[in-house]
Amino acid sequence: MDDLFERIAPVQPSRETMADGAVLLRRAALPFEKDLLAALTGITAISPFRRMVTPGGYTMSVAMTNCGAAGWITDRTGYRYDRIDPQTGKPWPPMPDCFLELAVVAAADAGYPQFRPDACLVNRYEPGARLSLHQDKNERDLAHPIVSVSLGLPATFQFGGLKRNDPVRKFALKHGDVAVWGGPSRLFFHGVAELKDGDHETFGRMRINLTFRGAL
Ligand code: MD3
Ligand code: FE
Repeated sequence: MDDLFERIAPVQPSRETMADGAVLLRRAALPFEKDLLAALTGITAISPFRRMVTPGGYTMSVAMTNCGAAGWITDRTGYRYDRIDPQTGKPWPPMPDCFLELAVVAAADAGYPQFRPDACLVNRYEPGARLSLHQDKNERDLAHPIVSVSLGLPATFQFGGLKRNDPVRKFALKHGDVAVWGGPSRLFFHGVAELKDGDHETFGRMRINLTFRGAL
């Protein structure tokens, strides 16, 4: 029934506070959906999705690539940002204008008008893929927020606190949702539960997440 109404009156974006410094802008990426998909196809033609290995020797279930001046990578020697894609030996593809525009507008909307990302990590979840609870702390300046864009199949996002054992709250992240994490929430533990199977009308059987960072 919801679908029927959406054809008549497109759904409006909305805003929720997830924690101090963390804002969820539901549906904010919907106007960019087709541009984002086309840009993503261009990125993966240069730097394909690959499943990287953690320092502990596990192959991640989430496949990743990057665009922008720097990309996040992991291998047996650790986690880091690098200007070169280790699989191609070349720089990561440039950040598409529609990616940059969405990230800058969302950050400004959430109270971070200075944010200019130099790295975008692209995560691809297929059914069964998950991301265990972790902190993002490989970025040089933790004063920059992180902007995250969810596309395709919905996922359950787990959002804890500063300590690994802090209680976790769950949020459903859906196609078009944009979240901005800064200030006190920037170092909160977070993860993504195992992706359930489904078929999204534009992205098919997958979830794509873009995370925009000030890494360098
Ligand atoms: C909360 N990605 O790539 S994005 C990651 O959906 C990552 O693929 C998840 O966590 C995904 O590192 C979640 C949301 C996110 C990103 C960074 C955060 C939430 C965050 C940093 C601090 C607190
Ligand atoms: Fe993370």
